[in-house]
Amino acid sequence: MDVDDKIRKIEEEIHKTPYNKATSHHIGKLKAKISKLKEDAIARGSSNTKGKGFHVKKSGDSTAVLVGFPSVGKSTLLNELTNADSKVGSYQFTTLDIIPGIMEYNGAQIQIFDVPGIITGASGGKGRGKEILSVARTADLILIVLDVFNPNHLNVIIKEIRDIGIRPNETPPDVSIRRKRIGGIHTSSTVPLTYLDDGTIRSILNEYGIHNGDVLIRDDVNIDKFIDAIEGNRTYIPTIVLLNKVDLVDDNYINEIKKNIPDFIPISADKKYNIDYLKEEIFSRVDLMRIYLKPQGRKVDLEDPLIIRKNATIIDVANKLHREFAKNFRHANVWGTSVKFPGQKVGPNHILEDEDILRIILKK
Ligand SMILES: Nc1nc2c(ncn2[C@@H]2O[C@H](COP(=O)(O)OP(=O)(O)OP(=O)(O)O)[C@@H](O)[C@H]2O)c(=O)[nH]1
Ligand SMILES: [Mg+2]
Repeated sequence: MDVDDKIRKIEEEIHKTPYNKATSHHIGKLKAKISKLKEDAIARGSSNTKGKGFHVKKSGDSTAVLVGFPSVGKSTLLNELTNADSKVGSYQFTTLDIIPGIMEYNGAQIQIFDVPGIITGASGGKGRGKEILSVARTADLILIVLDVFNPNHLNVIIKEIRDIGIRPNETPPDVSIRRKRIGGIHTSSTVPLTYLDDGTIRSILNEYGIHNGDVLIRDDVNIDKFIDAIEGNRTYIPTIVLLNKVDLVDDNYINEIKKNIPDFIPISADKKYNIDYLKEEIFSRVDLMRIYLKPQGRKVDLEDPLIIRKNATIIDVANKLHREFAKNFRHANVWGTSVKFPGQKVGPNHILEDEDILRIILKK
């Protein structure tokens, strides 16, 4: 029996088991088994892939990747969003390599990768799937591209990206597990737990060979998220779902799709429909912000903002500007939403917000 069969058998058993208080520890154990099998499969796959992984050279302030089945219009979209010229074809698997492009928006340079189409079984290595999905793992944003006639492919793509360890649009579970040598498992939580009880927690941990330790849970996680916390190697990536080629259907058709997929952006890469809105969404989801600098004794430069990650501090900005700036930092003044009054004096650890104006005062 190969790994896929093993996983399928356990999944069937989970499916057959009604979920309730009495069965939850059993389901927890089965889900832990599946997670371990998938991890093993990924580890094995990466050590014996004959081909080299794709060569990905990152540039720009942030990176997004287009993921989808063949022929859904990824390359057409890349060419529309960026300066790139990726080959477009009416046949499947036109794109065979990773094609980067740069989208300029709000003064930011966002790098977007066009990659070959993936198919069912990609995370298990089908059609270079694992290498393609590895590129997605390192991105700051995933753009899932669907063809308007195959919206149901979304489930396949979500499954594939989850199987490689990506958690699209999820926040990391606030769970800490401290192993000990003796004393059994002790669980404490700061919130009421709806999905987990002591028995379930213990049976999952036992599956991982953990029999003693302190577990502290700060958010109401379910079994899957608790397992993610134990595995500890998931990547949490914001994800946008795009429905492409909407030029080929009418509004009624799209409204029907909305019943099954709650959140997507309808676009037409070919007819350039909704592309500006998409650019704005991409910018807002890659978590960048614009900081306008006001050099001492001069006017603020509103034309050319400094682009930096959201939640960056004053000292992060100083470091990005010049090494000496951070070393000689005295204080800063800020105008904008992160401060209570305009020009407020702040220290190095003050967290900035989008479109703040910043003046850094250096030691003489
Ligand atoms: N009608 C319509 N056709 C589109 C649209 N976007 C792309 N196409 C067509 O769909 C076909 C596939 O487009 P590509 O951009 O090559 O698709 P891809 O996803 O990059 O395909 P692979 O590289 O094979 O994975 C081409 O014939 C495009 O002209 C669209 O918005 N509307
Ligand atoms: Mg392509």
